[in-house]
Amino acid sequence: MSQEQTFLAIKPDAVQRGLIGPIITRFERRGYKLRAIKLIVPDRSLLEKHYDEHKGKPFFEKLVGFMGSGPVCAMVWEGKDVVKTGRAMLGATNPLNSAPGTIRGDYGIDLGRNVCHGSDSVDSAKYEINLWFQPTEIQQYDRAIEGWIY
Ligand code: RTP
Ligand code: MG
Repeated sequence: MSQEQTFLAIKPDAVQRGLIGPIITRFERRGYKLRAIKLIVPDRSLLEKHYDEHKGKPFFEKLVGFMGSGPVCAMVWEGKDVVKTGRAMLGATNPLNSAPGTIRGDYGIDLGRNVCHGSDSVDSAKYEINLWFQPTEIQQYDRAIEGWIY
């Protein structure tokens, strides 16, 4: 069983719209463990590193401007295959393809204001967790329910 971690960020649009609770609830109910959480307004330097793969693309400036426009709820979630399942729970980037039942499919219409970010691979999860969190901000704890999830 792979107990991996992913980085999720509830984007400024979803924080403003009161969607922190509903999004966290989906991950809690599925059985994932919350290891870290904070509200942060990311500065340009952080966002340039986070979205390094998109530097130079036509939408880069708009993306960085939006992500820095207000508080983001940054989180680390842990559980079996959480990188892949987390992306599935988010839904597709393009709203035309984000299925109802997914976070983006249920809460978003716009390609830019698309509610939530999730790491797209185990390697990018490691990179993003290290970028957004200090090791001391990540909590290690046991849950009594573990045996009822796995
Ligand atoms: P994210 O990184 O934000 O979780 O989104 P993602 O993996 O689903 O999509 P990605 O390809 O990494 O793109 C990052 C964000 O850039 C915006 N975008 N705009 N053609 C466009 O105008 C375009 N393509 C991407 C989206 O807001 C996407 O979330
Ligand atoms: Mg991405």
